[in-house]
Amino acid sequence: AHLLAVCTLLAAALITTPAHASNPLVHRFAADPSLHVYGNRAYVYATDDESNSGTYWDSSAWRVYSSADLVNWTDHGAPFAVTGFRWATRYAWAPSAAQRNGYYYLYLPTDRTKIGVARSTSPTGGFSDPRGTPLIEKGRDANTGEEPIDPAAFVDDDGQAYLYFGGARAPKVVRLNADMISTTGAVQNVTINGGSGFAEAGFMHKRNGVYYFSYSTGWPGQIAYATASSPLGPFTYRGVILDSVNVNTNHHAIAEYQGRWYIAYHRNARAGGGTYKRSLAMEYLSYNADGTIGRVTQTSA
Ligand code: FUB
Repeated sequence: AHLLAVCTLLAAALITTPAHASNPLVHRFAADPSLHVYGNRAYVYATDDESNSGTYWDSSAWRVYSSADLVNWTDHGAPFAVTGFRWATRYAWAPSAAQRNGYYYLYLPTDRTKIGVARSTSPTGGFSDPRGTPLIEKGRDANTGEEPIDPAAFVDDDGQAYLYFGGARAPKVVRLNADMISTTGAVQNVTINGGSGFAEAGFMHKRNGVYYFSYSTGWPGQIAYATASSPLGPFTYRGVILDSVNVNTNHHAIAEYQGRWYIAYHRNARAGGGTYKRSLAMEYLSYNADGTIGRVTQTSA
């Protein structure tokens, strides 16, 4: 009788529990999510931690997942690998993506010193290098900083596109041309007034005319944010969105999907995981009436 009661309770729980996103998003080690909405699906591009040695961030490829309900994710495999760039040798790090001109673009850092771009007519595959050279390269371009990594592409409402990037505590931004595969003008520093400073993993989104630049503050670091009335800043520090996670890197992306805002990030959430074997997670993001962002609670279900 006792067993029957337990079974009945379990069955009732299963039937009445509403579908909800559960963390980790997928059962493969992946990190550095870049969250995008194309048509009626959400896409997450990520560093494929499954492909690294487990002793360094030496992944060899990126990964893409998509979902219509943010609960059930389709694994589309690797849209691109380091070997797709003939000028790159190693370290597939945090990707970014954009859609324009009938194409999908991936902005992909390699070698800790270069950012390349790959292009396709599909968001999930068929990407190739339209340039044959890095889009950004330390030593070739001026003012890239010590570590031109962690790109974040942003297309403003007026059509002007920007590429934010930078690690080693040096946030940068450069204008992208309409072709999305070349830049124009000088690489500029992103100025943030206040707060404890930028470390890496910058991200840009716009809401109600306000430009939100969010970033990790260190190793470990929180995801903090600053706002401006221009995409080029200067930005004013506003606070913390996401506390440190249980690995020493923090990396995120923000997007609106079907009327709600979300933050995607990574943390250690699977058996065998850790610093180099991270897992993707997602939470709701909330805005206060004055446009400030509420602090996110990390959930496991
Ligand atoms: O995945 C490699 C590096 O770890 C990323 O470029 C950083 O943002 C950190 O998440």
